[in-house]
Amino acid sequence: MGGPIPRQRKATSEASTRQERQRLPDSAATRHRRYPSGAKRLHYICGMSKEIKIQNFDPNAAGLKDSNIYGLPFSVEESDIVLIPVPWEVTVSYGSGAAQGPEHILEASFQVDLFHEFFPTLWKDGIAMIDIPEEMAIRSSELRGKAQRIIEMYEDGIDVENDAEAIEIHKEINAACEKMNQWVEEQCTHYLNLGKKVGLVGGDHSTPLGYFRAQAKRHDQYGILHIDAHMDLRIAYEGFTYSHASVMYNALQIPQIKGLVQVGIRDFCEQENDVATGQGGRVFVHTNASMRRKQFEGETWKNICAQIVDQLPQKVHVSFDIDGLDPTLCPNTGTPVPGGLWFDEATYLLSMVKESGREIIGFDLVEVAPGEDDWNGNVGARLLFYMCGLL
Ligand SMILES: [Mn+2]
Repeated sequence: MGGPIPRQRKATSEASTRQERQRLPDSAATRHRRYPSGAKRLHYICGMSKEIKIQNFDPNAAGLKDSNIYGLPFSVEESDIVLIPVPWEVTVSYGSGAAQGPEHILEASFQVDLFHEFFPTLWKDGIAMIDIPEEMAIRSSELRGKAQRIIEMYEDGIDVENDAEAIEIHKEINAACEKMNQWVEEQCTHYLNLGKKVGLVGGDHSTPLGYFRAQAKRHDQYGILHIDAHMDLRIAYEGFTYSHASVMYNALQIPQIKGLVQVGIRDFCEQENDVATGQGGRVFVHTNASMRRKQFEGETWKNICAQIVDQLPQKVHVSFDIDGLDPTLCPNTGTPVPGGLWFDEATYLLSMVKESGREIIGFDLVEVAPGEDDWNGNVGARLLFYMCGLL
């Protein structure tokens, strides 16, 4: 079979810093889709078995044209880990952009080195993202305009609940969101049934509800580790049943979800606090302020993580809203709040869940939105890789 197939040199070696890379004339998208002389080789590699692909793949270089996320050469069928992109952000209430999260993370993923110190052989398992459903992105954008109209009506003090136009828009949006939920549930169920490990990439935080439902069909009971600046426990925020701000309220309607453990919370309303405390010990909230206070007074992050992990049942789905991190790590996310976890605090916590012997049955990563450069996607792609490593 000959030696390893040379892959295109990384953009990082052409320009060593992010700022320098930005000055390159071609965008991240064209950069990773360009390749030097590999057309025949690519054709060749596409016809190979997974084993042969692993043997011929050079993980030290960047990805070839048409390779999948992280520049990996595996098809969805060959990959153990399948990522479901959900380009949806109809009900976002503040900044937009999360619908482009999957594309942005995909583009930035080519910058991630495959040799992770904790997961050195992860790439060989295969990670692939299915095609981004373009019609969904178009529909999201259409409906977002209508949702914006509703939000403005609220701001203008209009009696939205009795306004004929608003009632129609609410109906249309709630139905479209339910359709999106069904699509997510079907996709997740399909790949789980094939024995794949599944990660969902949003989109805003409304997107994983269908995945929670798919998990409930497979597991009698499980818990959600929810990392977020927000509780997302609002009851139908702004009249939208499936608002991004309501996703955990909707999750609590799923009886198989035995525990919801929220971490990094620092922006919530009284109604959400009431929902959390009214669940009879089913919801645990670790506000950012309370965790930091413990740390300031000498408690270690290790101890705090142990307390968080103890509250989780054996099977855990991780729902990670990027705004749970410090906003310097996600400056363009829709609803940033000062404070939050550092990258290594978050990944350490996730590792502690795994090392406790609990099973991570899936995850979603949501609310990553692009800015002028690839920084948001860069952080998102690295966090995504880490979570793939824990599956
Ligand atoms: Mn959220």
